[in-house]
Amino acid sequence: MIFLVHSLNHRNLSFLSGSAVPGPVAKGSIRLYSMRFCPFAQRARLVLNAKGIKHDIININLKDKPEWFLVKNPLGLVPTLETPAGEVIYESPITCEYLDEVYPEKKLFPSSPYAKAQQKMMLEQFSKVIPYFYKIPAAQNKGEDVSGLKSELKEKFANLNEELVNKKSKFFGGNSITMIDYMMWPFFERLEVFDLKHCLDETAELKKWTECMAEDPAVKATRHSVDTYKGFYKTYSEGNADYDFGL
Ligand SMILES: N[C@@H](CCC(=O)N[C@@H](CS)C(=O)NCC(=O)O)C(=O)O
Repeated sequence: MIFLVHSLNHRNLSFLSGSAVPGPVAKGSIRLYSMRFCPFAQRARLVLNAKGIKHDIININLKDKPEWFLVKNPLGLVPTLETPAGEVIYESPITCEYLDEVYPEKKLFPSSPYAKAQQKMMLEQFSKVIPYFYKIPAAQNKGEDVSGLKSELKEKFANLNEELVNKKSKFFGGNSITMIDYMMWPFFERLEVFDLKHCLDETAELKKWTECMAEDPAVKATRHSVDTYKGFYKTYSEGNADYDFGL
């Protein structure tokens, strides 16, 4: 019966409190607890897609979480992975590194320990940019002046641009997409949604990077249309997030 509840959920509507526990994770597969609009969960979806990993996705209603989800991950955060053995892994960089280690096909991290450390250092730096993707839309919604925040964001973009210029490469880890690109991408995907795309105007290499990323099959497979994002973020900013928006 529990399996039936899950398998009948063709549209992958989010699970909320009171919902039945989904069936066990199938052997040879892995499960991602996700939320369709979460940029951190998108990191894991990008890696699952890029590496062609067999998986299923259970979407979680983050405002009214299922009790069983909090048992699996007491922090209640997505992304969370679950293996057939019942192992639970969370925090997006950790989930992505786990996937890259366990599934050796198409390695996304470089094999050199130093190059891998460089990507992780860059991710630490990028973590300081992420708050702008929340602060600016929130302030815009309140009708506040965001010119100062935008200038700060442009400065951060200039630093990223310089990385690409110095490396003389299309992507941050070389001339093909590697882990660091997927870790940063979800935030850039949302620039247009928040009317911030113009912040890339003075950083040509970074802008070109976003254009190259947009062509990637895993990016195409995990993205929503700007209209769908806008629809979701409207409900989110009104305090009434509709996690199933567009389904
Ligand atoms: N540091 C975490 C952040 C994940 C995160 O903040 N996820 C949000 C959705 S975008 C979430 O699960 N929020 C639920 C909550 O805060 O209760 C990671 O990198 O995975």
